[in-house]
Amino acid sequence: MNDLLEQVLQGQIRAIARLITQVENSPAAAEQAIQALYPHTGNAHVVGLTGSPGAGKSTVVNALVKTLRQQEVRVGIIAVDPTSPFTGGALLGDRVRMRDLSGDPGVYIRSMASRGSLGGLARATASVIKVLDAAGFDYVLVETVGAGQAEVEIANAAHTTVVIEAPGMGDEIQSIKAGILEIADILVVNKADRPGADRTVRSLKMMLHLGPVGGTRQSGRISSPAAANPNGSASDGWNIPVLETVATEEKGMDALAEMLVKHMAHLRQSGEWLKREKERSWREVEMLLQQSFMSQFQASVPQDMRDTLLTAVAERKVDPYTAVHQLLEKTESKRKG
Ligand SMILES: Nc1nc2c(ncn2[C@@H]2O[C@H](COP(=O)(O)OP(=O)(O)O)[C@@H](O)[C@H]2O)c(=O)[nH]1
Ligand SMILES: [Mg+2]
Repeated sequence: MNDLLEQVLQGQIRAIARLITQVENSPAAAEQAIQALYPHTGNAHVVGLTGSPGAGKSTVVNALVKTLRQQEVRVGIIAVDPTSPFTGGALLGDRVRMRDLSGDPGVYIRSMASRGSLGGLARATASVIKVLDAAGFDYVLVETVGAGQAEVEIANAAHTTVVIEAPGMGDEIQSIKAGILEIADILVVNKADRPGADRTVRSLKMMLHLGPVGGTRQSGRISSPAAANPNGSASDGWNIPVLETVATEEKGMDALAEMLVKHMAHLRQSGEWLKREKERSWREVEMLLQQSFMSQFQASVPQDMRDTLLTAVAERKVDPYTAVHQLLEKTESKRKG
């Protein structure tokens, strides 16, 4: 193992920052780093925090980290903003807000924006989580904007998903539409100092009891209608709590921190922890498998052959199944040398 990785395992912040940059910029570097670090992962509690823009996610993260730091635990933070290809305004605002956390050696903050594909962002985030896990952070908090496939994929990497709402403006309805209630383990109504917070809490509780429109809640996952849960509890026995916070005044953070611990204990006791880890591992391996099949295929079948074949499919001279068989044969013969 090289020096940089050794320093990361010791939790040295500058080494962590350098390795993450390498991991983000080069898939080969990511592979090498993850292979070496993987045996040292599996200890961090990964918490996803998601919700509509402006709900107060960054402010909650900021306040929560202060509370967690009083318990002497180390916290890594990943702020993911897929809408900001060049680390735009939102992240700059986050950085200002989180300024009072910097300088604390028990805290590391990383902003990530998509450079290219959203799938790439999910992949990079998964690697960065592992680096922080191996570096010994007790918690890894991942802030994402709650919409779209990339965020759901990122949320899948979390043990506990916290969905943050704010009163008013039909947020509840929006999150149903976006399907993010379905991934919640803990619901937070932030901005509880604002009028209408009680109503938001009530309607969220009601929705948990009714179950979501067109699907069924199952802690952290969307399940089949057969597993319907009529009493607001996930099928694994976890009662999804609705908490109120005022992040700007750091109110409600003790309760939230406590609930994270409770949820973790629940995951461990119910066997759900291992189940989620297995599901996550399988998705990860599957994703890597797809990628390596694709690159093997691209490396072994020349571009012009692919073009010719696809044109033939478009012109109805070859059907798509036959095209796939031909491409696979070509890949296979190349692989055998
Ligand atoms: N009144 C009130 N404002 C809040 C609270 N939490 C956050 N805000 C404000 O809401 C705005 C958006 O917060 P931010 O954390 O950036 O939201 P994000 O987009 O979800 O990360 C900021 O101006 C915050 O100061 C709260 O508990 N009460
Ligand atoms: Mg934010």
